[in-house]
Amino acid sequence: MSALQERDPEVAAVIAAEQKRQTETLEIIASENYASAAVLEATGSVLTNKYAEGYPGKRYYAGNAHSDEVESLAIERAKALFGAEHANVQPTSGAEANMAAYLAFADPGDTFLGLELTQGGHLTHGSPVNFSGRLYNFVPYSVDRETEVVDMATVAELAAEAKPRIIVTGATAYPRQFDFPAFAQIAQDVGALLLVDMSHFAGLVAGGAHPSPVPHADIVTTTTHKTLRGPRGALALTKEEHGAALDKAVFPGTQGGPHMHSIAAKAVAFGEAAKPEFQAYAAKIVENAATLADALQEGGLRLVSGGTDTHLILIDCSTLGISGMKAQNALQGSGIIANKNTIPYDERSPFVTSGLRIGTPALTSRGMGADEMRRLAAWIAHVLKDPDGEGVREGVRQEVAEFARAYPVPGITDA
Ligand code: DSN
Repeated sequence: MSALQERDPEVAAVIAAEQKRQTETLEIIASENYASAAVLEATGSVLTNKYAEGYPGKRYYAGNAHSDEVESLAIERAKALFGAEHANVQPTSGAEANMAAYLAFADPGDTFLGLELTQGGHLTHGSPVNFSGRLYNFVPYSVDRETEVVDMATVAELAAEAKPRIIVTGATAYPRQFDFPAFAQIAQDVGALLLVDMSHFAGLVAGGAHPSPVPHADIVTTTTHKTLRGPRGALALTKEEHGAALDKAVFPGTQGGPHMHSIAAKAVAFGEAAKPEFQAYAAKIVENAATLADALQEGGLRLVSGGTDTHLILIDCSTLGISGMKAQNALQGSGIIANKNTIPYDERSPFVTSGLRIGTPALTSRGMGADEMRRLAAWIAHVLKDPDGEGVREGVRQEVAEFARAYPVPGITDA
């Protein structure tokens, strides 16, 4: 019996149930993944006990020799993995990485450009309900109505007009690659800094399956738990000249004591992502997404922008006459876990939505490939075409549970 089972059977039971849920369902939320047993072990380590305000060699508390060692390891591994000049591994989430970057390089009231939330952007890219939209003057850019892809000529026009201090790119629900050289040129033309939030595709960049924004951007932020498959947390990368400003904005600017257990787990994840197996993994994520997208389209579903060149697919549920919410719930009843999402120019509210966002990072971590993607596409099409059919949902749920159990979940079955 584990210490947790003995001391707190209630919490232990909830965690055991969640473990079962993760094993028996198909996880296709594009931003989720399974951390390895090694990452989980570091996350659950005694480093959680330590206060270490400051940076390696310059701490405000005693007893930090090992915190220094592990943070330096994480920094060096992050720099090597992404070819960056400077890395800060302390941000505890993507939102806080972005907040620190904005604080470092802009003043409240400054103008920014960012992809609008309902078009695939992130809350911290200027949503009026978020600190970003409240403190800064965000001018939103959109995707083209026809192609559903960001049109760089429109971004250039907006930038010339708005003269932003920072141009933000990256997204949470955009299935295509961003044109980093074009964004960098626009930023240079208008005297702005370029910030790329690569949270969604950082693992693809690390594995060489997606162009890197690092040579083009002034600042790159990312979460560490999505395609990168690390612990929950974040990372910010900059050119050397901006390093001191960024560090100061993270601590003491926006955060207190760094989460040393997460930093250790980030170091482990960066080490894992530097291995050749991770390159094969990243390539497989993209290949699986392409196979899944083709199969969904063959099954009669419309995909925003006509497909994907990343890990992420956005299904337009309105052509099936249902909302994203209905699609999400019907799939959940079938053991397939996805999330509703707005699609560009959506007529439904962000709570109901017309879209469904799916992705392949987690299933690829379970070793699935083309055959499994085609099977998944068939289940999705079957359920979405009859979302009220209880028999359909129950039939698929049973098939999915049996199918899912055959694929080991990293961190659970290799623990
Ligand atoms: N919640 C993240 C996502 O799902 O993309 C964004 O913060």
